[in-house]
Amino acid sequence: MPASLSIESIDARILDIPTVRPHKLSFGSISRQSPVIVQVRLNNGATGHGEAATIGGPSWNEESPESIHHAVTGYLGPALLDQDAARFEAAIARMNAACRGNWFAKSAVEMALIDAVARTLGLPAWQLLGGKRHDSLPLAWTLASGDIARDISEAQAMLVARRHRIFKIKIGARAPQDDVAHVSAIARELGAHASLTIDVNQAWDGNTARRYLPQLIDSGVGLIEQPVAHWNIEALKSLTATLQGGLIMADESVCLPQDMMLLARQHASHVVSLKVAKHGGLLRTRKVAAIAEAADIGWYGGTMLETSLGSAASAHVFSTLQDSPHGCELFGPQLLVDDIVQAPMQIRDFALQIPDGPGFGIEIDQAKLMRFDRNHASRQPIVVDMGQH
Ligand code: MUC
Ligand code: MG
Repeated sequence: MPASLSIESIDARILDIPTVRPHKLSFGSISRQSPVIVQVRLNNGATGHGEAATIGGPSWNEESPESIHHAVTGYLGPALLDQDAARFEAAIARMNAACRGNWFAKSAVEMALIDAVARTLGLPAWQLLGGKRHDSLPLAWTLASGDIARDISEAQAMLVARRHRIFKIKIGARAPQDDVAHVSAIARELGAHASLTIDVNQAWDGNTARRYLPQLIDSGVGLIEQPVAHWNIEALKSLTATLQGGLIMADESVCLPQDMMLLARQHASHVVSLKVAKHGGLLRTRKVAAIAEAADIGWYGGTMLETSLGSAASAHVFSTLQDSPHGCELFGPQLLVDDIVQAPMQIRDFALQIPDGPGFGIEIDQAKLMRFDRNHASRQPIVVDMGQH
């Protein structure tokens, strides 16, 4: 490697990629993903790519494709020009000095730096992240069409194709008793062939969760993701202490390592959903995971429905973590009508195979980047449909 690998340019673009079907969550229905793709160029000619995707514009949390694009091009990129690309922690410190918060934006830049340096070295990124412990990870699929028959046939097709046998069902948009009926019907059809998770995406208060979660567990749900608001650590704590037969998983409650520490101190979940974007990058994902491991809290490999770029980067860091029975949900590429890479990651025997090529082990297809580029197509920001579910 040359003595110093300096950063010559950092660019970002917003893509607009339709989903194969409406994806319905507690807060709305999405039919398009708008990932921000960052490209870093180094003085040795190497390039690296990073991605940050949000769900429903700024509906999942505060960041949106437009805010990420603005943070990268207006603040984070300029702060890193001429800096050493391989000094990742120093780059993160510079980004933090230039800009508070904006973790999704920072994660996309850090991802691109790691990709560019790994490519320069001819190494898979997992080698820069501690080394991989797993060659593959069990891969979940999310049932979120909002329609029972469609959810069941989707799950059955996935089982037959040996792609997924862990299913996450999105609930929280309807009355809780309707959600219980929906989940129970799916559980009855799939029986012992599948494990079921529900994600309430913060929709319930503590009492609703205390009343309806036991019924969902009785119907066959094993893992319960973010049933209450992100701030409602007291309710998470009491559910974690009292629910029998199901595990509580925190998602929106855990972004920063400090959030993980608080949750661990409070014994407020059994499992945490790790997501590279909300933690602010691949290195900080490992920090959150280390706190969880020390507190005997299990991990699940979460997604923000990224393309194969962000999904492969997440797969690389998840592959370096301790064993987990819960697997990951890096199925974003399958939910999109098309991808931005030349060849997707392989899915075999219900598991995502970790790609071993240089960088994140995938190659960007420039024509597809162009095809979905918002600037080329002059599309509008996302408006979430709040009335269809
Ligand atoms: C979330 O909250 O977990 C992940 C999968 C999916 O369908 O939505 C996301 C976001
Ligand atoms: Mg979630």
